[in-house]
Amino acid sequence: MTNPVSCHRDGGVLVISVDNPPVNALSHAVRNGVCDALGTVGDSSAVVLACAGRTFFAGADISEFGKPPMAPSLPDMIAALEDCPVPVVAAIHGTALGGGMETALGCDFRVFDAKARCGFPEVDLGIFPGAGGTQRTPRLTGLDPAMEMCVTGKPIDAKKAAKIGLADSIATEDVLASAIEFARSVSNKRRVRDMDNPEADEAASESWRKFAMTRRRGEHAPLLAIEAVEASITLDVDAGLDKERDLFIGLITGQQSAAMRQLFFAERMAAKVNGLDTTPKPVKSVGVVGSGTMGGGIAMAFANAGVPVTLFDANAEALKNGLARIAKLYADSAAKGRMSEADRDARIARITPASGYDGFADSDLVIEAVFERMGVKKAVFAELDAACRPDAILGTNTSYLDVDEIAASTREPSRVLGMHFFSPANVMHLLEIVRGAKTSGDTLATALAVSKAIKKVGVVSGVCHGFIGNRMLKGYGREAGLLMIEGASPEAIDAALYEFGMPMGPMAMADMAGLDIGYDNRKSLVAGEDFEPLASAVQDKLVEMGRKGQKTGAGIYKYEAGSRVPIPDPDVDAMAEAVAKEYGITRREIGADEIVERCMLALVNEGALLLGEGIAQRGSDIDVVYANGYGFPRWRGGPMCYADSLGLDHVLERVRAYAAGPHSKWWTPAPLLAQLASEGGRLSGWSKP
Ligand code: T1G
Repeated sequence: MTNPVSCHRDGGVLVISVDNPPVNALSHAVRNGVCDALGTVGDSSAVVLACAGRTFFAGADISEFGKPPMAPSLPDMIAALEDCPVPVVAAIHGTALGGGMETALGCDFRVFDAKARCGFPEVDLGIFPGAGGTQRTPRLTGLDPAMEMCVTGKPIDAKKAAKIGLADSIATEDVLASAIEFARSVSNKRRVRDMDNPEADEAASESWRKFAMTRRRGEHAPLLAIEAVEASITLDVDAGLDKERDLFIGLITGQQSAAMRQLFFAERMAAKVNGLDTTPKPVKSVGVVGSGTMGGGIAMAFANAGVPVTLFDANAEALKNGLARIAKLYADSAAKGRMSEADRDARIARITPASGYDGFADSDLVIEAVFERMGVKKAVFAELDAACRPDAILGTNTSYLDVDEIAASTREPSRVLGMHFFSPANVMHLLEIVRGAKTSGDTLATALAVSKAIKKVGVVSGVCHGFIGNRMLKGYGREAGLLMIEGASPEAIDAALYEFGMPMGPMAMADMAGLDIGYDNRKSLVAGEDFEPLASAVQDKLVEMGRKGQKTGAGIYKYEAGSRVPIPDPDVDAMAEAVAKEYGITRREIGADEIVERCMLALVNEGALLLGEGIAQRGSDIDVVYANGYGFPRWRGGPMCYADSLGLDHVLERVRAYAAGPHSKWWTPAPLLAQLASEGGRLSGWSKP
């Protein structure tokens, strides 16, 4: 293995360069190389630490976690930088993240490229900065900015880094040359570790604790990060580093971090399709059919990524309203300071209305987002087939209909696939890419590349009703509906799943999505075969009464005008009681454990079923779908990872117990679940041979 670290002298300055593609992770070889290079300072007046390639260090090497530690450790390497007899200057470009930023804090000075960003994304891996970030950062920035960086995990830009004291200089051109020049201008070391303890800041501690308990609910790392940063107020730096290390070790060896690290690699793996080695086609212009909530959100997702979009709706009034809604959403974002006015106007200008399908004559990709009716979809695809270039790709945003049937309404099904966005499409990260029986390799490769370009996590699914996400959700929703009939109140069901870590329970979610969506969906299915009619008996009655959820002010819950806060409605409990009576069901007390178990195991068993069928390529893809599309708590890693944490033999035993119960027909254990349980395997680690 070549040494990723090299050094050269530039007029008395020792320049240490690290080249460990793709992101200069601080692997053992890098740490070793930097320590060795520091041993060659000799009579240099200063040292510059820089990285080659697209970024400064993007953190510790995550692939080394869980393996036996190898010296020098990262804290060792940082101590070596601090012990270097001459000033050390970090030349930062791209992203200085996690251990990368901690390394920069081990240097005496930091020169940032104007476009560089830095941050502590460790909380997204269930840990926090464990190589001094919680002790050195607050000594430079004060408590509040340090806590913000450690608790949110969000990177900051160079301007902000300078404002809070992390950047000593910003280079508008060649950051390395600027860092060398800076190094020549300094003669004394200025170690961050020698700086004063930060002042206490009760308000900051309180507000970030509140943030951690709400926006990162259920996660251990953000709260412990606050505790570690607070230690810097009173403890001397070495005692603070010891405290940080203890808390860090507790987290990195914990289940939450293991689950979140698995998700990190799963999200990168999801973009890889076995056996697919074709080159994506360039997509420089996109068309969207349908200017409703989904169509508008999809258009914004592309405009946000700098891609010009043509938007068409057969209903001119709807198109006008759709464009107005988009403009308002952008104006609101600009008003909240999330983008500049110039950026707002540029994004709006990228979306051009069309008066007919001929508006798509030059589009490289067109995505249909019209009403969820097969007949309507087919008519649109026939129009697109005629209007678009033969090499243009045609995507459907259907969330459950048969993509092959839609593709068959065109002359060239190989260029058709599903591109299932999640609402709001300009915000949600997930893109379910549905590969039809005739979808060609380059069509699929292009959709995956487009997904990365618009900053979505693309996951490939085969064709079945509801694809990966919605198919599994059916079992989850079924059990929630049955539990309501059997005696659990909607608010008890929602509270149990909320406690489990879901952003909201299934009842409130159904009201938010609209009960009529499920009602219409069930119309295209066979009761008793595709779904359990008892489970949706109350919802069906509510829809027929015009109670479709939030949008009608009442559904399973009631809502005050303009409010989204669900208000329990005793009439709905009475309806559930009446249905139970009608079906001869004796209602009973049901605890939160049973609610969680039935909803989650229904999800898991259906996941194992579609995995065995090859609808999903890997168990980890299912976890990526649920973490990015359905708000499944990342600290549980996703439904497959959660099942593994319970032990598949236990999961199988519980599924078999339900298979012996009143709703046995829905609980046939998935063959893959039984197989892996007997082999001691893991669902999240399984992939199609
Ligand atoms: N370690 C190992 N591999 C990494 C890595 C890392 N830190 N970061 C990225 N990769 C791999 C990734 O798996 C992929 O591999 C390839 O690099 C390109 O990544 C003590 C303990 C830097 C913003 O959390 O956020 O420091 O799939 O597809 O979209 O306090 O990667 O090609 O085989 O994501 O351009 C803290 C993690 C670590 C940053 C680039 N650092 N990385 O995004 O490329 S914990 C992080 C990222 C730590 C200390 C603690 C992103 C990126 P493959 P990519 P990208």
